[in-house]
Amino acid sequence: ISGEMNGEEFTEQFLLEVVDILFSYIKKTYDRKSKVLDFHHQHQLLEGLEGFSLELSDQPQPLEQILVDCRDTLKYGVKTGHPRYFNQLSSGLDIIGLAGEWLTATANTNMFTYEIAPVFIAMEDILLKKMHEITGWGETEADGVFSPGGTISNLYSVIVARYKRFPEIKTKGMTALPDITLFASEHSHYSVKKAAAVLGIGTDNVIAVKCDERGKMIPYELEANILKAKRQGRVPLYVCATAGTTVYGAFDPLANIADICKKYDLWMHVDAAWGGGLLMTRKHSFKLNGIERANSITWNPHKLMGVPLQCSAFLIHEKGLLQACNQLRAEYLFQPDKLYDVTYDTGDKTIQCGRHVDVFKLWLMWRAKGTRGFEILINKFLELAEYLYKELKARDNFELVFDGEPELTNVCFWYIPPSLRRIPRGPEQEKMLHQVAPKIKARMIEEGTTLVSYQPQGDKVNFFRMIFSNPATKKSDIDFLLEEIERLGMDL
Ligand code: ABU
Repeated sequence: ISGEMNGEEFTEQFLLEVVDILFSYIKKTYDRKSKVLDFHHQHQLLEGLEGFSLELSDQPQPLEQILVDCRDTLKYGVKTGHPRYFNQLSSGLDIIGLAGEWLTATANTNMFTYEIAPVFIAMEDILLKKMHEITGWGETEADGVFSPGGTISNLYSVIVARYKRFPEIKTKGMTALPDITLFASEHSHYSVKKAAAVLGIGTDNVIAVKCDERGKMIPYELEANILKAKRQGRVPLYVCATAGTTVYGAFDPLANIADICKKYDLWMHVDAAWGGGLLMTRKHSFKLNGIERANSITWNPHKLMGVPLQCSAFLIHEKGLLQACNQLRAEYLFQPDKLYDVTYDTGDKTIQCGRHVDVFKLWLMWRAKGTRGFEILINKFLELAEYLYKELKARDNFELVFDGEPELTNVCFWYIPPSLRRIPRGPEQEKMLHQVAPKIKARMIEEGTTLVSYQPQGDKVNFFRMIFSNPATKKSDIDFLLEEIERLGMDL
């Protein structure tokens, strides 16, 4: 950056150079010849790599150095938009969404009051109404808020369920309540337990309901557990049904669960953080039949809909409950005698004060793609999952964790190296198989060619979990992944 420039030119030049850095990173992200990551351990990063120092100094650094810092930060990070990045449920780099995020950062405002975010508040309202309509609720009667991720949206669901039954919780606290019990499947996301811990309910009071071999909650087991809790003098309060489990991608039988919740007067929450995107497709939305009977829903557009992180909606059917439950009427912020309709001051519905604008990028993507654009995208992810499923069935070196066409984009499988194929199935082979996925993953991270996650689940030893939520991924990338796993694991 030249020393001859005035302040405005200087600023413009700096920002253009930042955009240049970002643009060149975006190009590399989509380039299959580039690596997904260039991994270094924390101590290496802290020691400084090729002059990339993380140290903070008393004296200012020149802008040239700041530009180098920007470039290096991206260089040693992970390209989550790379066509071969499959590690998390949120992946891909949507250009319109990215533009939305840039604009949001430029606006740099806060969602708590209408006076400082009028357009974004209006967009949030429109998005919530659209999502209510898609889930099957009447748009006028519903409510909600965008929150910092699915865990917080699920936390909201427990907060409102508890307040609805026991409004005294707000002023008197847990000592005023009987022993309440929550229910979620053994494949549900850990955030339900987290909510129980945070809210003073206790993780022991979250009952893990048994699932079938596909990872779906068994309704009979749910009912049996509710009855057992009642016999123990406990108060069953809430059921979290999952629409798209994190590992298997399973859909709990929502309609059956809704019947049980109605019978025992329990709050029904649907954690559709991952699977909610299927509501956008006419071909696959039936998998969430019954969601319209839920009291509340978590739906993360930053997963299957490809919105840049983060973007999570908490939807609640009963209007006004969120406000009643959380409002504290801070006078410095939520003055009742403002110029405008203060019901648009959304800040007192939430458990936070400051709230990031997560809605604009989703609104902009919806404008750019239309509902039909999301549908095409998500249908394509399902086709990729089906392709992988068929490939795995056709290849001798791989074994599916459970058989059956994928219902979501999750496909779970083991790679069986030649040495293990000679050992008969049993505890000895299982013990060895448990170590295969972590070893392959370690090599994968070191080589940086692709990234996929693994985990054990119940009595199943470590296996790979593939998911599709990246618009850049093609069938050839799936072939690449399978060949890469074989290449990295054949000597194990
Ligand atoms: N619920 C957070 C997502 C976890 C994952 O990406 O695997």
